[in-house]
Amino acid sequence: MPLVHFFQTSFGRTYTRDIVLVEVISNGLSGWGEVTAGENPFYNEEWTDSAWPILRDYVAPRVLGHEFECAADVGGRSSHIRGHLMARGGLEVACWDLEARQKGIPLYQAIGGGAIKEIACGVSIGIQDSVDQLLSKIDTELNAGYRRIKMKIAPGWDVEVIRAVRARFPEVLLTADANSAYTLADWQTLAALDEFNLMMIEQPLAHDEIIDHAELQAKLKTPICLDECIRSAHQAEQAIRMKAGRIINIKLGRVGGFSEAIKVHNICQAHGIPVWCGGMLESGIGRAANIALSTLPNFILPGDVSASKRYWKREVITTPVEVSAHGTITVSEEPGFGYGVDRAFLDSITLRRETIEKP
Ligand code: OSB
Ligand code: MG
Repeated sequence: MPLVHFFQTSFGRTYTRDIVLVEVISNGLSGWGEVTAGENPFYNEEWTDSAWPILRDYVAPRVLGHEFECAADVGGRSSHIRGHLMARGGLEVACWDLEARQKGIPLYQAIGGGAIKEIACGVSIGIQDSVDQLLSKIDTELNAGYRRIKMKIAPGWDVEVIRAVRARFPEVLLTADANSAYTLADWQTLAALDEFNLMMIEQPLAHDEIIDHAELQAKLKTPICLDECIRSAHQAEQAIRMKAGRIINIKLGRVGGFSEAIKVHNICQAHGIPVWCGGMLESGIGRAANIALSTLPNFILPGDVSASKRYWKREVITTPVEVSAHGTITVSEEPGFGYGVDRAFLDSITLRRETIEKP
């Protein structure tokens, strides 16, 4: 699926998404999940083509034909696999959607959500070719009603760019996401951002680093938000204990699906750490799962889940995800993830399909 605009982070530029979707079928009902891995192993170690054999050769054979009490038990069948949380999460999320459809309830109810029904939306804006282009993009998104602007940063696209953004938009809720582009040796550059009143700096240091983030947080006024380095509730708990950040971004795929995402949410809530829902440039199927997740009560801060039309000319779901003029998404009350799948369109853009039957 070609993106409406390219998306650039500190680790590279994406023009087109290759997405693995998982459909699980049981007794004539389907559940859907999206594998949120990128096209290259640059955000984390997974990518589109690593997800495929993991699902086919390891996860699906352990799940197919097995009797489950509930979707919450599905993740445990692949917990012997090291890593590959996004691949495993795609199937786990599909099983939650299936369970919701079997019960005839919306996905958000199946996961115990619903405390929040109007999701506050922010946008994530990539690195642009010029500062003017960035300012004009921010202007467009604020006019569309979005409540928080996140800009991507990297060495050479940081202090002076944020200075220009702040000068033009003094009041806006602003955050910066480095996607692990800095090291502790760069702490003075990151401390120079304190004067811009950012809500947070997201994952400034290495993708697998917690201790250095704790050291950095002690030197900064700006709260650190952890993304890449939180892959489990246990790591969330360790990071909180170490004071490695004051905010956590939860991504379904990064933690392996709903069961673990809910645990991360609960640990953060118990420690007074607010969370928000991150995005991975998802199609409507992954986007809808993110919306369901965002209805849990500790999703206090505006997330990165935004309107379909910011990403796609045409969606794989029958009605695109829309955002109101005051920057919110209203959660669907339909069974399952709450949107129809446009199977004809999906078929027309499918590059590869594999059906795996119960042994
Ligand atoms: O770090 O949040 C991130 C996209 C791809 C990989 C990592 C990230 C992102 C985003 C985009 O920031 C969020 C979105 O609009 O889906
Ligand atoms: Mg991030």
